[in-house]
Amino acid sequence: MTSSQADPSPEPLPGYAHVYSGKVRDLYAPLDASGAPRDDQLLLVASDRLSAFDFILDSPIPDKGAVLTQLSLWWFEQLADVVPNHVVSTDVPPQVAGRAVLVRRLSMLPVECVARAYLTGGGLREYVTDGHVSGVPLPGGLVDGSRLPEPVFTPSTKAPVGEHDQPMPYADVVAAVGERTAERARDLTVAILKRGNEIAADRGILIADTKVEFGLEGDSLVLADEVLTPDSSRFWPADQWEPGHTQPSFDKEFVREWLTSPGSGWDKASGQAPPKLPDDVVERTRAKYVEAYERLTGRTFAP
Ligand code: PZK
Repeated sequence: MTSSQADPSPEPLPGYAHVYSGKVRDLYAPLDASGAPRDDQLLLVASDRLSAFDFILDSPIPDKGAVLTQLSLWWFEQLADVVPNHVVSTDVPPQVAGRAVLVRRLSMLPVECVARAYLTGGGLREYVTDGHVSGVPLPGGLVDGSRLPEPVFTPSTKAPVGEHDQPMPYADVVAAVGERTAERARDLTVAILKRGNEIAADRGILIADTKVEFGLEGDSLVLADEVLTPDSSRFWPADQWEPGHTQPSFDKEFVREWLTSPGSGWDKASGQAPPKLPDDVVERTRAKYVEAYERLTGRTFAP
């Protein structure tokens, strides 16, 4: 869908130059002593913005950026024996404290690395059409929400902001990055999702699928961006898992339910921007992000 919304205007950050903005996060380059942008580091800033039905909503979710940043940092630690990561420091300007990370600037792979442990969304559509997902044959009889025998690597292209990623055949990944790097990115993506689900399983959350980004440092792959957050992954409440229909989203359930209810007065087919969320929907959604963080990490979220 082409966005009809204005680009988010990133906040000015003294000592940093704005580089790029995604839907809900912003990238800055630290300025050196002479005022020039450094070429070896970036500041990754998570906002409180929320997307639903391909719109960035007008209602921010308080602390969402901090919760997701702290969750990513915790996962990087849990995954340290699986893959090195890009984190340099969490010593960041006070305006973005808790929701920004200083990272090493890497040469990013031009691929969204996706792995799926459960079948839904685009993977389900591909399976229904031809019995395969990203070239991997699957058993018959799987339905929306089925657990796959093994996680499958389903890479996609990086689409510009406002467009959807497209499935990318594995052969195209090999052509883009070489066979050695493609194999390593595939194996790491699957290992990250497996480790994520081993940890999340005991804590009432299923991670249906996830998208990670890797960069190269020399010829070693480094995990970049965010990892195993509700923005990069589908989190499902384990106690409600029931294959055969669309699973409720752990974090966006209340938002979707309200936006599609008569009470919102909004029609998602209208192309109109969604209305502001009621305060109780904002508060209950914030509580779900905090709940995901606290359940997974066993820590208390302190804003
Ligand atoms: C990088 N993105 C996606 C994330 C945005 C866009 N360590 C790195 N080195 C070089 N480039 C990137 C990273 C990271 N992470 C990540 N694009 C480039 C992205 C957040 C906000 F606007």
